Amino acid sequence: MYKYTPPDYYLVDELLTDEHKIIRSSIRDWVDRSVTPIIEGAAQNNEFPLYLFKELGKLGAFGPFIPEEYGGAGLDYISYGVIMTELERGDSGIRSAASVQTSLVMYPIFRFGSEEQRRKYLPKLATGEMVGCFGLTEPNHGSDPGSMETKFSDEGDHFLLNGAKMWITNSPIADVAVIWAKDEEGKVRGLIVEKGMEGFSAPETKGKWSLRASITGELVFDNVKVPKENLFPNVIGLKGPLSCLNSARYGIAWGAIGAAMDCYNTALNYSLERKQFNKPIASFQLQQKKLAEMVTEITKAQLLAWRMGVLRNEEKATPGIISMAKRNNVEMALKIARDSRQILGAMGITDDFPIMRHMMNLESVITYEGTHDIHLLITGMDITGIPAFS
Ligand code: TGC
Ligand code: FAD
Repeated sequence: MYKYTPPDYYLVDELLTDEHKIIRSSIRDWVDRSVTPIIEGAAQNNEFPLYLFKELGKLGAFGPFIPEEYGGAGLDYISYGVIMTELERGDSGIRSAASVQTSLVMYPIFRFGSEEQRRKYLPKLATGEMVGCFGLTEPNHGSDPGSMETKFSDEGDHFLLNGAKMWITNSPIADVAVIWAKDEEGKVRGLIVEKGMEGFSAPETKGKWSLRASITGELVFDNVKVPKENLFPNVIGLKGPLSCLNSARYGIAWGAIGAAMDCYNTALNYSLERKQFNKPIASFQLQQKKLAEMVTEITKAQLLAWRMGVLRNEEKATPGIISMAKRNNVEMALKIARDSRQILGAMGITDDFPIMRHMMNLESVITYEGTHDIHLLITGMDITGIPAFS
C-alpha cells in the first residue's frame, strides 16, 4: 500500500482556509489509522464496522454544518465537503454513513422538525449514540418518489403507518428512521419512526457486490402507531425529501473525489514501480495518457466542488448546480477507478490495493441519490425549462 499523496495540480489547496485544512488533516489521519487497516477485510466479509460510528461522531463528521446548540459543529459547507472527500478516500460506505446521518437525518430534523424533535434527537445523532436512516425509495418507486405508496392515517391520538421502503442505508441498525409517506390527502409528509415501535421491522438486504462495508435494508410498516408529535410540522410536499437530497448529493460530489484520488495515487505509484520490457510502465505513452487524463479530470472535479461549496455557503447552489457536480464527479471517479484498475493489471483485482473496492462501491454511488440519467434530466430541465422525466 502506498502513502496517500492526493494530487493538487491547480493548487486548489490555496482556496481553502486554515480551518478547512485542520479539519481535513484530522479526518485524513483518522482514515489512515482506523479505516484503511480494516476496510478490505470488512468489505470482503460484508460487514459494516459499526464500532466506527461513535468515532465518526467524536471526529465531528455528523452534522458539521448543524448549529452547535444542537450538537453540530456550526461549520460551513466547504468543511462538510472536505470531510466527505477524506471519508470516501477511505471507503464510500463510511462516507455513506456520514452522509445519511448528516444530510438525510439531522438536516431534515433541524430544518423541518419541531424544537422538541431537534432537542430530542440531534445531540444524540451528532455523537453517534443514535444511528439514523432515511426512507424515501420503495420497491415500486425509485427515481419517481412522488408516486410513493407508503401512507398514514389520522387515528385521533396517533397516526397509523403502512407501507415499505427499500434500499435503505443503515436501516437494520438504525434507532430512528426519517420516513416520507403520504397523508390521507395524498400529500407527502415526514415522520420520525423509532426502533421498537410495534409493527416496524428493518430486515437486511443481502448479496450486494457493492458497498459491502455498508449495511443496507428494508423498512416495513405494518400498522405502526406513530405518535403525533413525530410528524415534521414545517414541510409539506416532495420538496421536503428533495431538499435533503440536495444536501446529500452535495456531499457525494465532494466525496467521489476522495475515491478517485485514492485510485489515481495507487495507479501512479504502481506505474512508477512496476517494470515491463525493462522499463517502468509509467514510461509508456499509453499509461501516461491514462494518468494525465485522470489528474485533469480530478482537477476539474475539485474546482467544480469548490465553486459549488462557495455557492452553497452563499445559499446560491440550486438543485441543478448540485446535480451537475454529483453526476460529473461520480462518473469521473468511476472512470478513474476502471482505468487505474487496468494500470495495475492482474494486481488491480486483488484486495492488496483499494481500487476494485472503490470501483464496486461507485456503482452504487452513481445510482443512489438520483441515478446518472436522472441528474442529466435535471440539468436538461434546468437549461430548457422542459421536464423530460415522464
Ligand atoms: P417535481 O414535480 O419536479 O417537484 C416536486 C416538488 O419538489 C420541488 N423540487 C425540489 N425541491 C428541493 N430540491 C430539489 N432538488 C427539488 N426538485 C424538485 C419542486 O419545486 C416541487 O415543489 P412544489 O412546491 O411545486 O410542490 O417532482 P417529480 O415528481 O417530477 O420528480 C422530479 C425528480 C425526478 C427530479 C425527483 O423526484 C428525483 O430527484 N428523483 C430521484 C430520486 C432520488 O434521488 N432518490 C434518492 C433516495 S435517498 C438515497 O438514495 C440515499 S443514498 C444514501 C447513502 O449515501 O448511502
Ligand atoms: P429505477 O428508478 O427503477 O431506475 C432504473 C433505471 O431506469 C435507471 O437506469 C434509471 O436512470 C432509469 N430511469 C428511471 N426513470 C427514468 C426516466 N424518467 N428517464 C430515463 N431513465 C429513467 N434510498 C433511500 O431512500 N434511502 C437510502 O438510504 C438509500 N440507500 C441506498 C443504498 C444503496 C446501496 C443503493 C444501491 C440505493 C439506495 N437507495 C436509497 C435507493 C436509491 O436512491 C435508488 O436506487 C435510486 O434512486 C434509483 O431507484 P431504482 O433503483 O428504483 O431505479
